[in-house]
Amino acid sequence: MKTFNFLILISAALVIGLTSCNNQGQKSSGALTANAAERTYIPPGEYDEFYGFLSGGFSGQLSVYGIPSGRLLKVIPVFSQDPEKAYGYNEETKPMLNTTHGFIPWDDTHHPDISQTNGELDGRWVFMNGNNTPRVARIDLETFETAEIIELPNSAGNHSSAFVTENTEYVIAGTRFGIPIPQKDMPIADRKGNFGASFSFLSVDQDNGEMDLSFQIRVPGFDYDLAHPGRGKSHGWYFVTTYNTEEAHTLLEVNASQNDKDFIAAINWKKAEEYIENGDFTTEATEYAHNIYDEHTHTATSTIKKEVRVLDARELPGLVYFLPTPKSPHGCDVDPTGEYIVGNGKLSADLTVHSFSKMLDAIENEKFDGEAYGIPILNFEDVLGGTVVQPGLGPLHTEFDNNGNAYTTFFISSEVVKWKVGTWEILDRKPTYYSVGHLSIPGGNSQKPWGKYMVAMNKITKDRYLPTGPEMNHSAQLYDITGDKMELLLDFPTIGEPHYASMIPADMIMSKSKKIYKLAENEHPHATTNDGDVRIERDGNNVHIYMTMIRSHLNPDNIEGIKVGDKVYFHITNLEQDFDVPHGFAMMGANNSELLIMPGQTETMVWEPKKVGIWPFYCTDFCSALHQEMQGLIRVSPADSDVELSWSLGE
Ligand code: K7E
Ligand code: CUA
Repeated sequence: MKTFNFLILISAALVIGLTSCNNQGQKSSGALTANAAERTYIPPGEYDEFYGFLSGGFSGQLSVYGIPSGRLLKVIPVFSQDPEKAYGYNEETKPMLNTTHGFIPWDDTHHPDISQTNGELDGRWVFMNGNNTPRVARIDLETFETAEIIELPNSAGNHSSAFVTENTEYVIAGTRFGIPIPQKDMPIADRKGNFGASFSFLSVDQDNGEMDLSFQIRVPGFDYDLAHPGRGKSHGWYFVTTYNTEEAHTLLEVNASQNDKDFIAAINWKKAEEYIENGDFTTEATEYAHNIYDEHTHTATSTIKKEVRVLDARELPGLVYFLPTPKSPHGCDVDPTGEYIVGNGKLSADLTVHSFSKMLDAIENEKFDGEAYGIPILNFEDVLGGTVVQPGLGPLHTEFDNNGNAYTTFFISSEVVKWKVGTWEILDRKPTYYSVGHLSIPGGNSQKPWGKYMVAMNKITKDRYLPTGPEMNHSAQLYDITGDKMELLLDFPTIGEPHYASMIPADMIMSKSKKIYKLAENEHPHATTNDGDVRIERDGNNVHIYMTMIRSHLNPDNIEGIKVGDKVYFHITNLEQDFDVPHGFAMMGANNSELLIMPGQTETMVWEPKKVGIWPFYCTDFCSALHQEMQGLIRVSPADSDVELSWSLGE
């Protein structure tokens, strides 16, 4: 009952909070320091100091911003088809979106995380979770393209992921929902005690970044929310919040808020490695897709893998411990020293901070307070590192600067609160507009934060921008955090819903950013790297057009002998070897997107002509003074016609 009252209280606070937004918004520019504009202004031609990688949430993509200007630099397609770049439309990238459920053109992304070496960001790759159909993607920071996607078996709602350990030994991906493992037909009401959950440990090849599902740890069928690997002294551990330890199956807003405390699960993955080494695992049959994009063939392949090694934490001692954490915790954040684990109890009045060294001591001395499914529950007081008393309403996430300060977001009271790690005193609070989710500081979840800027990502925009119908883009807000008090500098709109962002100094990435793909290294099986190889081949109803493009023509530009009922493959190679000169390709009537082909790259579009006539194609990217002339015609004849296949340019 108490819980229910508290929920009502929170709902009321939410309503009050949001109705009062309208006036605040109009006046908020008054809260800015006088020279805020100067401090975010990057003059034309100059570069931002940081890259910000903001997840796309329900857009399924990853957007790249310059910080502090808030300029959108690129949207990288990851889990969703993108007609702008032909991702998921051209033949080369379709396999990237393959799963054991078939081709899936969308997902929901929450947490980008940059690879690390020695606990510091190294700028090699960004990993990001696909929440809905559980997958982890790797984005290459030389090409800014999605290089790999791996599906996660025995998982549902891949939310507590994708977070890297301090030498990128693993990307760890946790399930959100408890489910039957293996999946089976059973009554939903029998959930309790009969579901399981999985944590997937994806090892990363340090040379090429390729992931491999090394093993899974099986845990009780609670719901799991957010996670962070330990760092420094807690390296080798992984911490994840649970909720719905009640194992309710309906009306979770009430039924999953009954227990006074849920848990943070502490997973000892070094111990897991020992068990694997000793052969104490079971190999289970399963199925998951592993998709890799090859930069030289410019083509992705999808492989279905068939088994996974499993360690069951309910049976193997020392693998997992539960740290009681008040009131449906959401965020689970580890400070730069690795000593403190902050649990953000959504319905808790205080912030609970666990101590890693106390946890080790409690484990050593078996200070247990019962067990759940064979997993020891540690005594709350014995692991408590500190409490931040009444910092705000609805805590979600915490990041850290390099001066021993923590910054926590409060969704309900719409604010960021700065507090001191160790003394737990509140140092500052600033409103956000409105209902902030995550926040991000460059390196703020590593051993080495760059505590210059903080970006808060808000769920509700309301009156912040010109209205655009019922939906407004979500808003990010940039704060200067170099002083004692945080200073709001800038609002900028975002793509989709940026739950989390990962930010890094620009100079760690920009010098190695790829400018062209070398034609000489093009190993695409259908590449045409010189005009002498331009040709068309018919194989029954399949017609393969080997085309080239360079300023300002497509070769060939006159094609005859195509028939209704043919399946036409345009294999097009961009012969340019200049930075930033892609050409596009669009075919009238193609049930497809354009192609946007980078210098030195080959891409393939499939077109099935349905109507007799002369049909145009053209370059879609304004590439030269004669871009508009970069076009061609295809004659489509009836299915039974005997028009000969022919092609030409300039005849
Ligand atoms: Cu809080 Cu999915 Cu990280 Cu959104 S999660 S805010
Ligand atoms: Cu090529 Cu426009």
